[in-house]
Amino acid sequence: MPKSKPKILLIYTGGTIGMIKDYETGALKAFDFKKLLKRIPELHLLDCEIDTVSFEKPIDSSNIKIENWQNIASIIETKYQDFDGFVVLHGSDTMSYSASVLSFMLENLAKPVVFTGSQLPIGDLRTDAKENLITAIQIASLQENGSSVFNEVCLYFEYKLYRGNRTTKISAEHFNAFTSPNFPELAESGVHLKVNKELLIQNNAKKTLKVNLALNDDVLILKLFPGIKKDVLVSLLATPNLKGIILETYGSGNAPNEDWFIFELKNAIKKNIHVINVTQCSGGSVNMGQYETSQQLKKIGVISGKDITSEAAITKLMYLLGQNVSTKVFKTIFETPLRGEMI
Ligand code: ASN
Repeated sequence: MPKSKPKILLIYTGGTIGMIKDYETGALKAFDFKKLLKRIPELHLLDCEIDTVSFEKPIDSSNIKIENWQNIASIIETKYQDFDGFVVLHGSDTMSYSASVLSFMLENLAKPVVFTGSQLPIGDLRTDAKENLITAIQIASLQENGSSVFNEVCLYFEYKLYRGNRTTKISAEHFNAFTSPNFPELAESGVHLKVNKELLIQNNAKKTLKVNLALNDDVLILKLFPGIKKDVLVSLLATPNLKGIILETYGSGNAPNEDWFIFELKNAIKKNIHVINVTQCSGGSVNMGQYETSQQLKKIGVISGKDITSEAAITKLMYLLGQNVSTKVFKTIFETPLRGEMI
């Protein structure tokens, strides 16, 4: 019997890849993807069957919110048995947040979910969209001995495949728009697709996919800066319903060790607001206790984000809050890698 072709579901959420110019304003706006697909005859040449589903109203990814993430996760859940892989077409602006949160929402994933998009619309002469889309589909179709090679949420952009929850957008200009500062690429596309097999999450096919839809966005990110005032910290920590805060600190997790600063954070932790320490450096890890300026943070129970990105940290926080993880174990669970997002 001839081997059947892998089946791939393209999920179109919006983003530049499918945008066209509004001739009145000159601004790019989302467009119906079905019409655009007709402009990519190359898709018929791929050795897989492709089906598509689109957000009813495609969005610029700057508008993404919890409901949209739940929508993507639900589509994958409903179609999970019918497809071998999923490609999510998404705006690049918040793609790292979405890839991160989906990695947490999709527990025991045993098929590839590849996020991709582009810097220029697919209809543009110099577009980067075609290569990104075509290779992302090929990656999602890749199989070995009857099972998928990639079994996690990935992000493909400009010849590189990354673990999604390790990425960050670094350029609004270059086609090479993403990087993975603390984890190597899963694969690189050149004349051949070079896969770094030793880095991949092993196939979880024996476990059943569990889709965790509940997320809680009563959270915030505070990037420290020299001269930050007490009033600023106090008013942020008094945000109604606040459940958690990502503190972007200096270097290896350092912050002012003035009394007021530590006092306010200690008070917040007492009120069950989780405080997570993430470095604002583009690479490296938090190591509380290495300097005097992080010793107090460790003492008062600040959680270490280790080498996690801010994108993965804020979405992991939303996910764990959504799971109602008890205060007692919250720190331990946050500091444990759940989907390869930290060391
Ligand atoms: N603003 C666009 C978006 O994120 C940017 C892009 O896709 N390149 O939806």
